Amino acid sequence: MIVKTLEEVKGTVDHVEDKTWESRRFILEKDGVGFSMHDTIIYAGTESIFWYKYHIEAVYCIEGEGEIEDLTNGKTYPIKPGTLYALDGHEKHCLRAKTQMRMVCTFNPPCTGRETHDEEGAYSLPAGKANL
Ligand code: 9YT
Repeated sequence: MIVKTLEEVKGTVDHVEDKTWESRRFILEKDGVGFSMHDTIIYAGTESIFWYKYHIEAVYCIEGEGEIEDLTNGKTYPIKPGTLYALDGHEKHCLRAKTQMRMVCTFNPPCTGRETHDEEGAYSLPAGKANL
């Protein structure tokens, strides 16, 4: 059984910061459970373009307000506590945080924890997966 607290993850290598967000990764590939789970903060007033070409991500907002634009069709959806979105079509998207947002995110396949978004907003191909 894995039991840990946010306080235990903060400030470790599993607490990763970028320009528009920071993420506290609770469960990663190394844990061997088939998904990763992160507690992510998106900074107020920011816009982030993400494109998880090789992962499915589901995101559940627990604090803050913003919106997500599906860049494949221009549709925009409001985000507030209690909103979930799942990128089941690997949609390239733009996340806009009106206020600071706190999101619980899961990835399949799991993140290793060392990914950074490339110039397209993507995370690298998981090891051992063919680039189809
Ligand atoms: C919501 C989102 O995609 N945020 C980017 C960071 C990501 N959740 C991560 O790497 O933890």
